[in-house]
Amino acid sequence: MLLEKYKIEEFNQAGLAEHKRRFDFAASYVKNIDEVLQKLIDFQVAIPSWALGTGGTRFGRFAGGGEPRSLEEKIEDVGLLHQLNRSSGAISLHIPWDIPQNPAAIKALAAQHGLKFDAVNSNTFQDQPDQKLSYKFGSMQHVDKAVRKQAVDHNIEVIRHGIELGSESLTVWLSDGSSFPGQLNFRKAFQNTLESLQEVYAALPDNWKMFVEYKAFEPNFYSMSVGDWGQSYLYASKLGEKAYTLVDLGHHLPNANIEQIVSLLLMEGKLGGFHFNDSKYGDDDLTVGSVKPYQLFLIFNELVEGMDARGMNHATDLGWMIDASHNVKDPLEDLLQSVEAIMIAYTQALLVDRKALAEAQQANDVVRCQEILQTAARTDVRAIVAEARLRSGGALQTLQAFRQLELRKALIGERGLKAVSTGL
Ligand SMILES: [Mn+2]
Repeated sequence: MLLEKYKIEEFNQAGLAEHKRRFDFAASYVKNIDEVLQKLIDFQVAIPSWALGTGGTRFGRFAGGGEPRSLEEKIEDVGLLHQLNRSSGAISLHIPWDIPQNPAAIKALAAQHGLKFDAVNSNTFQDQPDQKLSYKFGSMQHVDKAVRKQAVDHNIEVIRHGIELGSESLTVWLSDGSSFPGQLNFRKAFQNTLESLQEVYAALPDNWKMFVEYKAFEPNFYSMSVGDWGQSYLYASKLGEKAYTLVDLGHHLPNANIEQIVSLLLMEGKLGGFHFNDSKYGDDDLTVGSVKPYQLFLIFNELVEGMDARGMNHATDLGWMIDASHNVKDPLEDLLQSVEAIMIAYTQALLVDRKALAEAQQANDVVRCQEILQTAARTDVRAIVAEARLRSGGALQTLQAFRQLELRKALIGERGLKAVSTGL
């Protein structure tokens, strides 16, 4: 479904005077407002194909209606988000849930919506119906070489699909690990995993990156074979310069200092990508910024500082993606909220007075350091984010536009109430 442009313009027209008043006020506090706006316009966050349907828990799933039934419809949904916020210009596919039957046609459809293909994701955490060997006891770590080979071959196939679509990175997240003490020899599991990753790495095209994603626990509850940033960094370092660590916000133990992890990985040139979400206890699927917005700001603060220190392009040098799929919200509304939260935290991080902060740090003025960060974090930047969207043709308020234009109703009309998204 393509939204007629005039509908967004009409929506914006109604709120324009109020927006201008708010923006002028917010901009009066920002020295380099045009530079900030350009950075916001450039910044794009990829949408994962599995976030477009209602997620389930292991207890149940409550589909909401009008969900995309095919890869084509998933692309249309991301296109719709991108029309509204102009910041969702990429889609990240999951193989085998989204195998493109006709890559050329899929590529053309994405281009029509102004979308690129972000990282492709492999799946060795489930058994597929036509699969010969089971991943019940792991994939790349498995004691049986034949299982490891099957996992390697699958990842190479994922790269092949990615090449056809113009993707330039592979994200490997392994559910491998153990649920009981004694189940695994940790060292052998590591070595098997490394050897398998090396085989996949060897199949990467020259211009590709490999992201090694870690997760502290789940589905394995005693050990994970890529359980934290140290292990991921170890694999990425041993693999080579095309391998990087991927940080997923929800994949840490409670209270982990994620901003410090980000800072050090950037320092080492080994931070490759980011998965945004939020969590309170163990679930890594809550909406970005819904529980710990200050932590999100602190992470962006380190990202901006660390990328600037290395002269990196904020928009293109790291992979930005949302990774969340919850079960009680309209998935598209949830994604609009997520992208908004990311843009707000990014903007606030851009407003940090870096020179003053460096001076305060040098002088051990702890109070002033805190004040500088909180001044940025407490600034209401919503009108600045809205102005960036307005300048690139999006809606002043995305969620309100989605509701006012009754887009879910239109999707249900097109796809039916019983349409359930493919994937998890
Ligand atoms: Mn993730």
